[in-house]
Amino acid sequence: MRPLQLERLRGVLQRAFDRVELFRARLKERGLTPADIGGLEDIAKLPFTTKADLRDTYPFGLFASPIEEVVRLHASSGTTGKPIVVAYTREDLDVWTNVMVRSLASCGITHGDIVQNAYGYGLFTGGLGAHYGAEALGATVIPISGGNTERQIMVMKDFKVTAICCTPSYFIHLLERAGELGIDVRKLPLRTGVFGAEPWTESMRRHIESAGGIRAFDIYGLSEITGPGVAIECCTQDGLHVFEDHFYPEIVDPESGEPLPEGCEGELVVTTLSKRAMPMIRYRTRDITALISKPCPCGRTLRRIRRIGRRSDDMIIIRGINVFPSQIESALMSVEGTLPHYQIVLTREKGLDQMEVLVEVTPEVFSDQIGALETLHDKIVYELDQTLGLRVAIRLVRPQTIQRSEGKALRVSDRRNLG
Ligand code: DLL
Repeated sequence: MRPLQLERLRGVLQRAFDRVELFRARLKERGLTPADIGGLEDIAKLPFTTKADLRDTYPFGLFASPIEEVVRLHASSGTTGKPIVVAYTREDLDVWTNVMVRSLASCGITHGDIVQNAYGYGLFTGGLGAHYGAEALGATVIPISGGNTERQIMVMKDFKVTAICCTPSYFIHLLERAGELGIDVRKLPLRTGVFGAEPWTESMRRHIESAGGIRAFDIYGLSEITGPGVAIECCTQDGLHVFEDHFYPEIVDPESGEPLPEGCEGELVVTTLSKRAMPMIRYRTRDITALISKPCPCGRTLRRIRRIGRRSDDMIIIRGINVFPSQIESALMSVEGTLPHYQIVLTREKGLDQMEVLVEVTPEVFSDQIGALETLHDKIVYELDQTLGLRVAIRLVRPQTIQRSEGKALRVSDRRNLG
């Protein structure tokens, strides 16, 4: 594995150096060329890539392939109104499909399974990523996408679904709705769930497994690296194996960026070893985890990462959708009559994440008739929907009602108990 990784690393560095201006400039600043990377440990000499780099070169600035060779684009939330864009060549899609086949197989899914793919199809990588993987594995795929819970339950029952892919919170919601409809999911043929795109906990797993009568597996990935399929649990359900032949993991101190010794908790940094359209060199994921190289009882020799419980930045994931408070702020600021005082309250009702944004309005608006408040309310809901792709509840509040902080503003109050 290590010689393979080194050989691929050299290839990807050369490609990025030759074709991506930002990367070439950064290496030159450090007086480096790809030839200075003699061994895997030299990777620490290389500059990091961050989400800000994707934002600053929006939309296509980090592409290493001409557009003629790019066959797919996806996008994910950035820290501002604009998304970040990721690109794939035909070969990149093949690698992605391959790691997804391995991921699903690692959860015990085979060509005999009927897979309900309830990840969203579209710019989000979850839907198409799981779709191509399940199809290439030979399973029967139902591309139902997210939402429309009652139809999901009908399909699960009538089509004798045996495996489901969706966010863990959505599955919990599905279980609850099924219960209300008098359907006991434990009695259905469903036996496997592949859950990811947001943090979840061991206690959520226990609940899902017992209430759903299934085994629930954790899948990890991010758009910048490829999408789902960067790492996956196996039957041992103790850490996620990283597909190290394509994604090289490191753990660094989130503050200093210094590499941390084996086993320490820190920020996951990933280098893509085979990506062509958009190689990522030392990408700062902001996800906090630890790397485990102890052999796994399942027999795989791929190193594992611990379940990801939190991030080192302020990104919130709500129903699988990434949200930055700064996006909410810029949407609010574009609406006249609001003040720069707001608070985001996250709760979980019936298994589904809810987000409410409390917004202070100007004294003029507040003293006006109800009509003005309603119009403002609707405008904000519309702006946020446009920016986030998510309908959020808005509560307009009187000036001076949101608690002021003496230090950092407390923008987010997370009451979901993700523990
Ligand atoms: O969420 C890709 C994905 C789709 C993964 C379906 C798994 C299943 P993004 O929208 O770019 O991509 O969001 C990536 O989501 O940096 C983590 O913070 C978080 N995340 C993804 N999987 C997990 C997980 C997809 N299993 C961001 N546990 C990542 C915790 C996760 N957090």
